Amino acid sequence: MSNIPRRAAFIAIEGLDRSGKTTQVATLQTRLQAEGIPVKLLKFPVDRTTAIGQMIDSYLRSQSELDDRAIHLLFSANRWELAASIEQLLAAGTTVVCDRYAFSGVAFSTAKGLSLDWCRSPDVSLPAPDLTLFLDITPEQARSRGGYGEERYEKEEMQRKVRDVFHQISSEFTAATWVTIDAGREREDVAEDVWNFVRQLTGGLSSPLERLW
Ligand code: T5A
Ligand code: NA
Repeated sequence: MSNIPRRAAFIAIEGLDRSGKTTQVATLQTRLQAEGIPVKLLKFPVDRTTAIGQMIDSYLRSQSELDDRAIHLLFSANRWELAASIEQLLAAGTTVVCDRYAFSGVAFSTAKGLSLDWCRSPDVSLPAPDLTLFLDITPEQARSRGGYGEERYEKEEMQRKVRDVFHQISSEFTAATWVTIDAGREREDVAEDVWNFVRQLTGGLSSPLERLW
């Protein structure tokens, strides 16, 4: 019998604006709970009511201006605020599902013109997801979902650039750790794909948590 301690899985749901991340994360939570698996949902940017969260929220609503690097570092700091609790939850056997993570940070800031390497650096050594599910959608499909909203990045040209960076990032990962899902389909079909990948990790992992990047 193995005496290696098992821990729960760390799963990130990434994707473009309107790709259905929040919808899928909620469905996944219900499904995990139905299987009796303890789960904690996190959303980045986290809780827009913390001090850093408020600065990010105000920036996204175009109510304040910040240097591109300054806002990038705030998004990263927002993740670092929760890094220790992510580790504790996983060690205690609670599956952690994140609605956006460091890959969004890199994709959006790189799309604005910062270098990919610079964008990665503040997130170096954050807990790495065991599995990232990237919900891919074309700008045309996003438009059919009522279009983008009022926020700063919700413009078609920006979303195209972000999508390109996400595709570039995905090519650096193995098929076991990064999965691209066609999110332009019906909610139920997307949810089925999400579940089929996540269920493979629900028995826990004996490998240590890895670090970005
Ligand atoms: N950001 C974020 C950074 O720049 N750096 C960072 O480090 C981080 C973490 C806010 C912004 O912050 C940027 C990226 C973002 O621009 P956010 O608050 O997470 O990020 O906002 P969004 O992710 O853009 O939230 P959205 O509401 O746009 O998108 P979701 O969560 O992907 O989509 P969801 O589930 O709310 O669905 C959108 C609509 O589509 C419908 C839903 O009912 C809803 O109306 N829908 C579908 N319709 C048809 N078919 C389906 N399969 C559907 N699934 C959902
Ligand atoms: Na949005």
